[in-house]
Amino acid sequence: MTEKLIDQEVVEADNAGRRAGFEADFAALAESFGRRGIAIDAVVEKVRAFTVAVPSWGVGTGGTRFARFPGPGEPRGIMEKLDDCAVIHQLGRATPAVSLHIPWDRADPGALRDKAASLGLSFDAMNSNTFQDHPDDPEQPLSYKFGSLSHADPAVRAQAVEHNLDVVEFGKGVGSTAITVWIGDGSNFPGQVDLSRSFERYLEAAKTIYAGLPEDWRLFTEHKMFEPAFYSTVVQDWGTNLLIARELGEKAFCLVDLGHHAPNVNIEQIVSRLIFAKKLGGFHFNDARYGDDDLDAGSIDPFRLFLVFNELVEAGDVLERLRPAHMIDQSHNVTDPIESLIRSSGEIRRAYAQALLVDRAALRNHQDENDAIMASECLKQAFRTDVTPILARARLLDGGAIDPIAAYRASGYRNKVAAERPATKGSGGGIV
Ligand code: PSV
Ligand code: MN
Repeated sequence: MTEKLIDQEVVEADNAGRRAGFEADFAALAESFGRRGIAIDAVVEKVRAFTVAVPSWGVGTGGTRFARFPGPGEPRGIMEKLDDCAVIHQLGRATPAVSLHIPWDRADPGALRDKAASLGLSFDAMNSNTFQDHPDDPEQPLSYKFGSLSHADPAVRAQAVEHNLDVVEFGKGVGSTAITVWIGDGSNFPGQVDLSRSFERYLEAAKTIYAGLPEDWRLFTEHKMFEPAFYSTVVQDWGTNLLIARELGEKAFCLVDLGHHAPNVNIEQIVSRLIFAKKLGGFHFNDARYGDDDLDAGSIDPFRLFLVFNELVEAGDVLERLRPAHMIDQSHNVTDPIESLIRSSGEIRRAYAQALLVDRAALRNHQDENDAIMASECLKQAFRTDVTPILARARLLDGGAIDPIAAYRASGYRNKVAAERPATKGSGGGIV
């Protein structure tokens, strides 16, 4: 029996007030879909089946290198973070899994597994952390100031490899089957590191991690153009990432964090290339305006999110074999993280639903006829469709809320936990 942290009656009461409006909107959309020859229920079913994992660190208030402004009732540890994740899933019904970050979320794996099961949650990919020092961790006494897996000192590299293997071991205990490796390694000045030698050192270390991977596990490597290193990054882009995945072997895949590219980079084309190479491992969804802004998915450029999903839907069967992991990676600096994550998971599903509406036969035809306007319109027609009633119906069918943020506000959950969780210094999530 799944524990519900928000009284389901509150959800039902909020739904009751919205039901008539929702029914009317859904019927109108079904009617217009009928004219377009689209079976709305089939779209609803696909949306229901689409889930995205929540990052444990996302439920704490984030921050910048200038400041962090903690919100009320922040989770003080991983167990409370799981409670907040459960609330997100109870209302939104799109986020049944949590992605853990070690050592931030270190706890007894058995206890974590039991807690998650009681809340109806499971665990997605594990994340290792060798981009910070861990003075309290006796297993990691050496500093990562000048890198980790690519460090000039073999002892630091060995420590970072050990940490990753330890995270895999931990992940086995919680039922995860993947590890995402993102390193902050790089340089701030030309000449600071040898670009070739540091990459060779990274590869050698990554191969040792790969060798320790259980049979049914996948290794995701995550590229990022800059930050914290500002001149060069060892795993800087999808080209290097693909090189790594190919060097490592069949269990290695590339993870695309949408925020890790230069402004205006065509991310959907990167996705397409990684699908072609059969090396697309998964996503960290978020949105960005300037750099790795970690803003809510779909909040800045929903069309780009749609175009990414357009590639995923276009890939069809190939994607079913690749099974890319869907995860969110955001930092909520000025919003209630629960609200941001509910909204983001909804926006990700929205982009997916819109991509399902693209008339693929017509699009192909327009492309083959070099009809640029009609091809573009074909995508725009799908993107312009307001699929809100489809998202609401998918949630409703799974016991969620028609308007999950409204139901969350009506529940008073934030005030309740604010009273139960006195603020502690640093009780939020990561700030990267
Ligand atoms: C780095 O910017 C990143 O995207 C990596 O995924 C980290 O694990 C995550 O953010 C959290 O800091
Ligand atoms: Mn990320």
